[in-house]
Amino acid sequence: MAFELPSLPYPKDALEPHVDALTMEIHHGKHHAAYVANLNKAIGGKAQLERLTIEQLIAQLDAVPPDIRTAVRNNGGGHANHALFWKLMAPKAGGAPSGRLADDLKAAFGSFDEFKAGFEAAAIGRFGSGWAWLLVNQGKLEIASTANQDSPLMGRALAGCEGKPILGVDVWEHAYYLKYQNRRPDYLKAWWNVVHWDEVARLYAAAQG
Ligand code: MN3
Repeated sequence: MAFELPSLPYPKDALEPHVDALTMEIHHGKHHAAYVANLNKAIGGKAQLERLTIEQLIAQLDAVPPDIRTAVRNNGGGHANHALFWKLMAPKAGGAPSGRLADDLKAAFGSFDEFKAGFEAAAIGRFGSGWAWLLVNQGKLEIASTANQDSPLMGRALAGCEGKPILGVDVWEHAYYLKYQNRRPDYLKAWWNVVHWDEVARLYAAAQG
């Protein structure tokens, strides 16, 4: 078995009241688990795919056999996106970044508040299911969104954007419907309270190479 469901880095109720425990339980234990199971089913027995990291696998979908490419795109993207997403949140987090990330967000978007507004607009504007991202593309910070489980790591031809994601928010209804129903903007406002900026800053530094 190539890929495994990572444990949540905190208890399922740790992000209350912003992200509720039942949503976390189903999101991680059912949705993410299903992506991992279906990915393993798709690539089962293909040793050259099973030995890749999930990031390597979804970055070279054109090397995946056509008959399983859509399954790997959807479920591999789902695994990569969620494995990242859990680490981007933490209890007693939120607030604002500091240091170089704070400086560069201000330089790229005008202010931290303008960055947040742009990120929320990308998340709200994604029709149907998908993700909003803060990514690093050739050293520059960009806001983008992707449909379904596409990742910026898949490249522009598939995902409509490209780069290394350092912050992302899941805007599938399964991420918020139990607590927020149709109110995606309310979920996003609350979600800022659990963003783990230390991890975002670490990913930013790593993406700079
Ligand atoms: Mn999800």
